[in-house]
Amino acid sequence: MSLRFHFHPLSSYCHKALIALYENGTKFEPVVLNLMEPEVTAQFRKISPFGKMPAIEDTKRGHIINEATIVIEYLDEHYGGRVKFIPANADNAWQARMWDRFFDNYLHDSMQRVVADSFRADGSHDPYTVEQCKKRIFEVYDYLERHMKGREWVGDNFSLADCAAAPALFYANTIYPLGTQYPNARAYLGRLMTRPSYARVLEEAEPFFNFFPLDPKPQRTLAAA
Ligand SMILES: N[C@@H](CCC(=O)N[C@@H](CS)C(=O)NCC(=O)O)C(=O)O
Repeated sequence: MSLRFHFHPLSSYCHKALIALYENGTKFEPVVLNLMEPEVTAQFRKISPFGKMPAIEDTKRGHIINEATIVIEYLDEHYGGRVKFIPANADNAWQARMWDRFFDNYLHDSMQRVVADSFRADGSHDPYTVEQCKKRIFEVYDYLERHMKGREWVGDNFSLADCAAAPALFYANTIYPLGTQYPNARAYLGRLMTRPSYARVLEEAEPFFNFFPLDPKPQRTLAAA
């Protein structure tokens, strides 16, 4: 097997790359990381310079690939399958990349900061940043709500953008639920969660949901709004 995938089943950025692997039934060797173990972290830093999951080692082509977006681009290029994550049409391609950036930079990052704040010791929380992130998350919900009107996926077909959307929206919705004012965005999240690739990712993540540091814990099925 030439692909070794370093990840943890609960990690949102790992979900993003796993979706792409499962979409095309790409064969890989899973390497589950426990970054609470200093020895595991030290070893992993040889593969991922900043200790960030996911990472893929391609032993056949002799490359290590970091950053979930680039992992997906790499799979598309060298281990492609039925689903094309970067659309062939140039205009569709930049749109997929643009939405990938929107989801990572404004939704995923904000969600991660809110979760990270909950790990801080008493007295070192940063309510200002949490409030700013919450505002940003709702800005993304508003924009996504308008964009998803009459659409199934972000672009014409399932793409990199939807891989990016799924975990960011899944965990953001756990913290700040998409209420009834977001029917299009919510229905989109429902489609992502029931798409076989992401449903499988969530099924494998479920045993770890109790480790999510905030309440309520994530749920594999979308609760009523
Ligand atoms: N920009 C990276 C972000 C990856 C990331 O934030 N991964 C988290 C897990 S979701 C991680 O490795 N956290 C461990 C740490 O920061 O020590 C990507 O797109 O892959």
